[in-house]
Amino acid sequence: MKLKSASVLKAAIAIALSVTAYQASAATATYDPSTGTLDIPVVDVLNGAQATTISAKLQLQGDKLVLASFDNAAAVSGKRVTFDGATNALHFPSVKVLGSDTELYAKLKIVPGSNPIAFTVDQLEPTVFSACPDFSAQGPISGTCVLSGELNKDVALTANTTWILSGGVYVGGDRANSATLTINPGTELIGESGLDFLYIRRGSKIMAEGTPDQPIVMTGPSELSRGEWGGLVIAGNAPVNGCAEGVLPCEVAFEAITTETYGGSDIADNSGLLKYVQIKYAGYAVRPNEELNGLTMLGVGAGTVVDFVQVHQGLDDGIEMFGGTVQAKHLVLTGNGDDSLDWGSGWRGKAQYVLIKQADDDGDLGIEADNNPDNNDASPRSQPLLANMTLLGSQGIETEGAKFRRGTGVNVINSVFSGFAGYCVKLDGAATYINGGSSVTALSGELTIEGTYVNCVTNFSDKENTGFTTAEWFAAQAGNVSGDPLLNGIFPAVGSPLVDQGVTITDNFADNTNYIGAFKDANDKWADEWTVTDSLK
Ligand SMILES: [Ca+2]
Ligand SMILES: [Ca+2]
Ligand SMILES: [Ca+2]
Ligand SMILES: [Ca+2]
Repeated sequence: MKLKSASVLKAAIAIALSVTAYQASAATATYDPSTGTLDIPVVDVLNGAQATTISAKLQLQGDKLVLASFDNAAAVSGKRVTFDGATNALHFPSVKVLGSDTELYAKLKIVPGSNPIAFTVDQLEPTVFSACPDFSAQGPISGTCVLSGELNKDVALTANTTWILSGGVYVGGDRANSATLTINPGTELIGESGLDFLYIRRGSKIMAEGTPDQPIVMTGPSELSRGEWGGLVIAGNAPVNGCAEGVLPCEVAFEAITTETYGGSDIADNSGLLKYVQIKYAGYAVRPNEELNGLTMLGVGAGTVVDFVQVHQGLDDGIEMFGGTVQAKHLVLTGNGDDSLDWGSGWRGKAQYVLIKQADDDGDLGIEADNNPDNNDASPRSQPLLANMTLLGSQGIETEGAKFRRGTGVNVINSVFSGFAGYCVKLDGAATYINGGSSVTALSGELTIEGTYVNCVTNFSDKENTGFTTAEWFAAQAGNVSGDPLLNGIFPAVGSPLVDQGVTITDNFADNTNYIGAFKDANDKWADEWTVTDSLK
């Protein structure tokens, strides 16, 4: 339910007051209806990967809650109120209403330009389950609701309910009957088989906005093995390749679900937001070599926000990009069964702060990268910018770091490849080398690696090389080193050459870091708390 005014807010509280018979949990804020004061002992104010902690009081004035006072406060662990500066949203895991047993989840949004800062109420929901909303069906046990078919109106999935995906759950029609699916912090979605998946169609949006203490979780029923459910698929209107020459805009059928189409001409297309999201135990082979991945992004555009997303123990790839321009930060890809990051069909997006960690029991490449298998020179050509990656291989199985093939371009900056049983980096296929340049003294700029450490059993490999070898290409560019990066787990150890190193990054999306790898040092905690327990060890 979306609430816009104080009268509606009060009505909602009155309705919520009637909800009884539940176990009250510790409130994170208290609302006094007699004074209109909302008292918040702890607010984490997020600024990218950084957080500061304050206490605050909000005062109801008309239809808004106005910031009346705030002060510094000590950081706490556990459930807490979070303000996300990137989305201007203030999330309350629970607000206790004085004089009652009521606790409510609340989401407030800043009034743009307000001074003093004022908020409107975006959501107010009981923290306990009462009944399944009309867009869902009652699940097998109380507190569970089943989603199926196509959602054609804006709905919110709340944390008071466990949401069960039954079959393909589609948000919107294809560029028709479009809808926005909002998913609240701490909400859990469960698929029960490989054909249970969530699919956001072109023109629709997913707004999955978790918080560090309350990530959104998409998982399987037993959380024991890869492939317990399908995964998350997002389709957008950004450019892709794979059409016949001259067909613009290019639109392509998804290999795994061939009735679905993706791609278009909108570089800045916006499919919504994924923030503090875990996708685990997903993946399904619909046919051999045509799979649902943990997160599949089909022609997703640069207007989409992807930040703090983990794909853990997927059956196929962690994230697979089919073209598009989507840009992401803070990705954690752990224990995936095929490639951790896979792209093709002309992906021209970006990613920074990427941790890839392979398991000992399964896995293929850290990165498997194509332009297009049928036409290695298809346009637009894949050429993502990848900065501050840490790729950790396994000695348990024959895994490799990155294979750049089938004409792909790439710009790798300030990254580290370590511990792969096979090679760290391979260039593969004549079209890939030719796109990269005629020789290492005449590189095109479309296939580059800089400020990067490699430390594998075999650092480099080649296939059908022309003009240069991967080793020559690596050695010819700035700041690259073959040697021990001195890692301690995922972090640089004391004395590591990764700290205070790297080349300058000049980009409007990627930060200019002065270090190599996903983490600045052992105190860089961006992957703490919201990720799957023990998955980084
Ligand atoms: Ca795949
Ligand atoms: Ca793959
Ligand atoms: Ca593979
Ligand atoms: Ca692939």
